Amino acid sequence: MPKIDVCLTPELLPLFKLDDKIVVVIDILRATSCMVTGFAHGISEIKPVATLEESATYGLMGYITAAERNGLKMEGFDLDNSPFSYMDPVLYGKKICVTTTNGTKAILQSAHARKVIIGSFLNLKTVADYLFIRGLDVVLLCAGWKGQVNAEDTLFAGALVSHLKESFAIGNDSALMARDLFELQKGRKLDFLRESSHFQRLNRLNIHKDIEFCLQSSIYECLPRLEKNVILAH
Ligand code: 3SL
Repeated sequence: MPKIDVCLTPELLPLFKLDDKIVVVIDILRATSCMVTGFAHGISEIKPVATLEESATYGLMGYITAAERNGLKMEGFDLDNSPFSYMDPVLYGKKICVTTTNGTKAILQSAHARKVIIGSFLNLKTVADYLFIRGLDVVLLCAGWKGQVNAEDTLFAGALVSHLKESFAIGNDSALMARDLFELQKGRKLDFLRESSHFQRLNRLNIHKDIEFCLQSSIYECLPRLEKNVILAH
């Protein structure tokens, strides 16, 4: 039976061997939710980069640029980090270069894995079905916040572990804890997250509707994946 591990923060990633595993990168609020939304609305490619400077360079090469730090859009870039911005019809068929505080870093850190998939509640069923069909060992990488564990990414990791519990062995205690957290809180995700650090951070910035949007389950069927450092979904 394949096994499923949860890595609660990228700080712990050096403890995992990734070259023979599928990694699902998770940044529920909001990077991976934005990416899934963007592909569901027809964007063609996402180039994840670590720095604002790199993103600006891609802008000069014709990419739409999205840049977020500490929840805020960075001046001089085209897009913020809201899933609603990724629905804009003007983005249809376009390539976007994205840099965010945690999500894009986590993607870049796992690029040496056998396969890297972008996960969110929005494409939960598609990700779970893909992992089931592939039947390989999996690491669920939570992007967290600046090295700290966060509740929303752990909750989604738990949702995947829970969905796959008949066909995957639990690989580590983080997977066990995430699964039980999800099973306990799945009927009240929003209420559970109300006290969490990033919920409160986004609330202070008056970003409310993104949170509710990102907690919807399986509204999109796309499966973004990293191919040679670029994210594609077709
Ligand atoms: O850290 C990230 O990658 C972002 O998703 C954070 S925020 O939701 O835009 O604040």
